[in-house]
Amino acid sequence: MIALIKLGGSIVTFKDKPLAFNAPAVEGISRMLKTIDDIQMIVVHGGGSFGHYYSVIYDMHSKPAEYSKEGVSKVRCSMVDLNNRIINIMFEQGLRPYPIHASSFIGEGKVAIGNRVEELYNISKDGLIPVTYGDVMHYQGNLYYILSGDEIMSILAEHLRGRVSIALFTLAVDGIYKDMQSRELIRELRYASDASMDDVSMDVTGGMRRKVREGFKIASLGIDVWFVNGTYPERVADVLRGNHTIGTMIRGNRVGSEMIA
Ligand code: IP8
Repeated sequence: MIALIKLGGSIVTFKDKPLAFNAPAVEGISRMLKTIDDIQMIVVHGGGSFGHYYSVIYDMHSKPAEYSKEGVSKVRCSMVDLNNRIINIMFEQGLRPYPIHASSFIGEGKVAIGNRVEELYNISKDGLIPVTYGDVMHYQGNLYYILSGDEIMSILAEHLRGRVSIALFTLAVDGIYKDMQSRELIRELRYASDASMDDVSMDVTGGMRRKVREGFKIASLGIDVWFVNGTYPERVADVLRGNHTIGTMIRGNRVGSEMIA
């Protein structure tokens, strides 16, 4: 069984400050992952104030289009930079990250390239941690699109269904709130409409709405989904050890009809 872990852009970067890497947060989570490295895992990270920053500047979105080449290059290079910083910290903390770009296992139509995902699964069995990330992707011809790390989580879950123990999304808040003002946390999310989806502005892939949507998609595959605050690494550890913690869960097998558009 394998755990799919998303390190949100709001955790690995300071989202309101361009190109600001949050090294202490990545260090905290990496140190904690080291304590449970008998668990097979794949890590996916978001773009935060790296990829999203340039996507906003160059008006690039998840819809395939002919975007500025300078923009495509900037987004791509900033994600390589962010990924490098993350994997360096993981390595320093004793983990063995194996960085891999989404285009090597996701093909046209956002479909998993089966044997490549199997390869990632096998690599993770060896104690290495495949680390991938949302990025700008080539579509066809001169068309490109932004692929969210949240969608990568769903694509991996779909292909590896039956073998995924948990899908965990780390956020910079405690989970999904009923309403943003009172910050009332939903412990178990049953209906997407119960969630408040107000969001930070610098996000071209749909922010919290996208996460909740992917969460329901993954849960419909029979996989428990958790949203926890990544600034408290012990909560991440709790979830990976199968314990309850502060956060929001969507129970595996919530039916597809509860998905949001
Ligand atoms: O932060 C998108 O990934 P996300 C990455 O997981 C880029 O939505 C390049 C904006």
